[in-house]
Amino acid sequence: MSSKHIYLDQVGFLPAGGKRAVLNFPAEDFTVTDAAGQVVYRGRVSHFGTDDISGVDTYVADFDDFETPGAYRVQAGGASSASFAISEQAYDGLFRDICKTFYYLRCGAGLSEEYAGLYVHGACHDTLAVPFADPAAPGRDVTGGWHDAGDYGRYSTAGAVAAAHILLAVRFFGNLKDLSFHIPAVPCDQGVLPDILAEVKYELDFLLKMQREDGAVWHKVSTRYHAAFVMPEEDRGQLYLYDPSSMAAADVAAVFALAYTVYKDYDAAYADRLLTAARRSHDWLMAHPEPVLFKNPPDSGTGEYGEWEDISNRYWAACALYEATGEEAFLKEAEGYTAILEGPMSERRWVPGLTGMGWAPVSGLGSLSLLLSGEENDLTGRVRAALLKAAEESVKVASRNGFGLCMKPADFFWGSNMELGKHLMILTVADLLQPSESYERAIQKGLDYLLGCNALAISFVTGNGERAFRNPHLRPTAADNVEDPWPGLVSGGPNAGRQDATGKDLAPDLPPMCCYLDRVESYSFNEITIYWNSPFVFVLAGIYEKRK
Ligand code: G3I
Ligand code: 9MR
Ligand code: ZN
Repeated sequence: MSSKHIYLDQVGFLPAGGKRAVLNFPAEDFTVTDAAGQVVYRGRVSHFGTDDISGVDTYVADFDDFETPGAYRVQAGGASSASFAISEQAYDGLFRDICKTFYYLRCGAGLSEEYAGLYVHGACHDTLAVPFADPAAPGRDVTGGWHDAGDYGRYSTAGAVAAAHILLAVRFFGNLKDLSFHIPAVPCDQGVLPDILAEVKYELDFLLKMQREDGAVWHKVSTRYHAAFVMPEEDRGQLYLYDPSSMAAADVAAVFALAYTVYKDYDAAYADRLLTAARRSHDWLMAHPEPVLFKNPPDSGTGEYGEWEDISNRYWAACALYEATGEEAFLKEAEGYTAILEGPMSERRWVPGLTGMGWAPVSGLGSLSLLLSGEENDLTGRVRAALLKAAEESVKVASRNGFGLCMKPADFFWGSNMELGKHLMILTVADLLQPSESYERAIQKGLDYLLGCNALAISFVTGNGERAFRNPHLRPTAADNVEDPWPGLVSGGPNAGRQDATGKDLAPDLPPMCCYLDRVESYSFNEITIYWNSPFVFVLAGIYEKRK
């Protein structure tokens, strides 16, 4: 690209936090101007150079020490950035939007205008589901929960992971419970649940229905193939329950155990139900020690969420149950999996040690539960060391590019923004364990990247930023005749794998950060999912907690 760009976080910055813009052209100086065009700050630009993720020859304009609240732009060499705010409230709207997205993705009950505004839809996916493998068997009510993504499937592992990110955020950062984002109230023992817990309960209630009486958990519920681009209430195909998997049983046991620790302070009966359900799936896992993996059956084609192992899932369940109950047997069990988790890389595809945080590798979620136990033992020591090591690695990676971004070329696969979320979650926890300015800076720069400080000058969160992406691969958004998507959707982001047909419309040898299209058809670049939003709930809650 020959044109001049000034990339920056289009939402803005906290007054006391790090602030910078990145230029793709040489300049000596830059200014910050206010809404009236007056220069309010002058600074020098420094040359960083190029890197292997963006391919941009970067120049950095740092204005950390400018702290006056207001709305501004950065100007240099005749170019102007998008506008941004400096404010204590800079991320308030973003935080609410990111959380409210789960509400908009609700399946089952329709969304009313009172809470959903323009983004209403009718009741959906409320017919009985039958086992795919035995469609003559009695149907089952599995209504509720969140639509997974741009499609209308509801997948147990993905749902458990997203709910867990949020519940872990609640456990680590109490401020999340104070956030209101205008959703229907849910009564509890002493009044009503905090919004965030009301929202997560909507998913937990669904996951409870996905658990069979014997503790097995259906891997997913969906139609046979993905729906056309219609509103959810128009997707009337038969719903199928796909075979149980051990990943689903483990992830669901884990999130129920974690949820018990949160809901026990609000609704004792509900919490007990969760813990009983967690134990039931755990018992099923113990009775099925071999992995029960999942593959889409022939003649079907919704999301597969296949994994190659279930060790990280079993570890997560054991850790979460240990933290919830204090029973040593769970700790022993968790410890038992670590020989594989920490073993040689070749033997553990997709199982990165004790810090995995994807929709498939979930060991890190278990590790976070262990930290919450507050115990000091050999395993918590190793967990702490592994998290700090990963955070140090992120800081090192971030020093290699002008964006200060903790992403390597290999991180830019389908859903790269979840990889970013993973790095930022780890940095957030590391910063709790061992507060460090370098962690704090890497978190801020990661957020800056998400919000527009990237080689595309695009904010990957709808409605947040002057040039936010607008065309998510998201069925209701495509079908609802409303001009803009609702705010707060996190795009999957750049993907060097380009696994959809639109990938060939991009130049053949683009740097990984540039492999992205803001097009509805581009599902491998621009879909949204619950578990791409949820890591940022955690990260933002961490930022808010620090500010207190
Ligand atoms: O983890 C490996 C990494 O080690 C390797 O370096 C890299 C390079 O190929 O690949 C990584 O694996 C990728 C994996 O996602 C990581 O999560 C695969 O290439 C990539 O194909 C895979 O994409 C997944 C996609 O489904 C296709 O299976 C996405 O993560 C996953 O989010 C997405 O999930 C879909 C659901 O099936 C249906 N609902 C929408 C949802 C989002 O698109
Ligand atoms: O919309 C689907 C999206 O949610 C999935 O992530 C993606 C990969 O499974 O598939 C999308 O659906 C496409 C289908 O796979 C092939 N035909 C076109 C569908 C819509 O673009
Ligand atoms: Zn639905």
